[in-house]
Amino acid sequence: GRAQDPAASGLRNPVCMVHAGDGSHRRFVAEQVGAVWVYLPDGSRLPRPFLDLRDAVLSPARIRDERGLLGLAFHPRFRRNRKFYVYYSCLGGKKVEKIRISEMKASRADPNRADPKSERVILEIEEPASNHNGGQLLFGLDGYMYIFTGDGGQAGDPFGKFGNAQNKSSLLGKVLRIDVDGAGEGGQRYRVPSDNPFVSEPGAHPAVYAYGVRNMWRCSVDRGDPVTRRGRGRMFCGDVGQDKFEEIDLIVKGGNYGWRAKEGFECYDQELCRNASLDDVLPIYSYSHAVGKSVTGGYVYRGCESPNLNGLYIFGDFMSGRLMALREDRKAKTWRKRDICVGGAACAFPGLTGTHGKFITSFAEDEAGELYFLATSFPSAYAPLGSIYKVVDPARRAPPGKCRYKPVPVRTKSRRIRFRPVAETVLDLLTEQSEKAARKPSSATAASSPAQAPSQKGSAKKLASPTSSKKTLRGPGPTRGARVGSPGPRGEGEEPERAQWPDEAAGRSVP
Ligand SMILES: [Ca+2]
Ligand SMILES: [Ca+2]
Repeated sequence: GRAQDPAASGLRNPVCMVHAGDGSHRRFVAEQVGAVWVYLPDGSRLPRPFLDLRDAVLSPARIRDERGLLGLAFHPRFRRNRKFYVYYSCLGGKKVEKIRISEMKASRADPNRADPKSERVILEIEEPASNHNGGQLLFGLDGYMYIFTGDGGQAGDPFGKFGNAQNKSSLLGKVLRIDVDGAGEGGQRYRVPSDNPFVSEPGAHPAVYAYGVRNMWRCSVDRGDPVTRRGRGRMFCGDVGQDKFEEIDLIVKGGNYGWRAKEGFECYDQELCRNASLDDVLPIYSYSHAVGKSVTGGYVYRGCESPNLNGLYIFGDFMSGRLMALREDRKAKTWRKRDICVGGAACAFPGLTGTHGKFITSFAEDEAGELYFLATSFPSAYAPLGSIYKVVDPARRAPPGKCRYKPVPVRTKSRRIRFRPVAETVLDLLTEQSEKAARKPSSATAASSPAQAPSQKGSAKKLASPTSSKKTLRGPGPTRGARVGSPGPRGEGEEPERAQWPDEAAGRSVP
């Protein structure tokens, strides 16, 4: 397909997309600079941001800078209490860099706007270096908030005697677990759950839930199999590696994820690694820097529209732009990787080519459980080149009508910026191909038979497109062209997973 016009993309380094769990099926997209935008279930976008924290957020424009608005999570009872949480970089007194986790509330008067005066700081942690600031916030099924911090930065976790990550008195390089509905002693704005694993260990910070983390970038909770509920509650993370290996971890209470003793399965600090008391939890999967240099953790697909994807953990690599999937082999107690094939000669549909923004910044799940990823072609906090892609399996779609849902209506006080597709969807392309093939049988290129090609043209839910904020629209309107991701070269002897394509781009101009 043709390249998309960059001006038509529009999201400034989108780092996170979440739903509020309130039945509204709205999607909230956070940009690294500190703004959050509302996308409605019909794909339209609201012209004013839900939240604008740009004055408070430290977000330099330097390429691949890791500071900014990094995480957003809604309270499990958001519908009743209007509370949500943000995780961002900021400058404190004497220009000390910090990460700040704050509670905020949606406005009572306008559910699509945050109350800017509602910020209540829950926790601040000093950051000794500009990189490795973590950034994931999420609520577990236990109702507690999980916070994923980085090791503080530089290289090799150099701080203190053996680094921050292995030091349980430091909040850096950790998974923290707190109860945001309670208060602690001395004005602490959270309560430590009494069953946190290190509450009675002298010297350990009681909020620590797991440690030995380098810089987990994107974690998710598995909704579980829609029928058997198997897998429900499992917490998956991608932990970014140092020089050699990236890894995917399953988070368990009290777990030591190994850093800086280990990187992936291998020793990094020889001395710490040989220490018999290390007792670390190994990754469920690790890949070398020949494949990619910065993992972006994803989600287990539990949606309705693409039944063959159920149970696949879909993730990617920020640097190489590769999309991958893990399938659990429960008998062998292992996870098997498949590259996600989205174009090129080795794919099931060699006629499909195209690309997504190379730098995969995050994965996301909507309220119905459908999967997305966010990517940009230039990873700087101010570059408006980010898009949202929906993961669609063109090989097998749910029966028509099966995946309908009724969003709880939400009042909107402004016009809606209507969705117009930036590009043809993969489903459209397949339909075109099968129609062509039907006319000229010899020209068929798709490996699927026309019968398998989806007939529900345009049935995929579409994301909002870059359009028309009057003042700011710089580019032409939507561009036609396949927006099919390219996974790069596949590993030897591996079969492509037959089915995941991003089907849409979305974004908008910079306000
Ligand atoms: Ca840092
Ligand atoms: Ca590890």
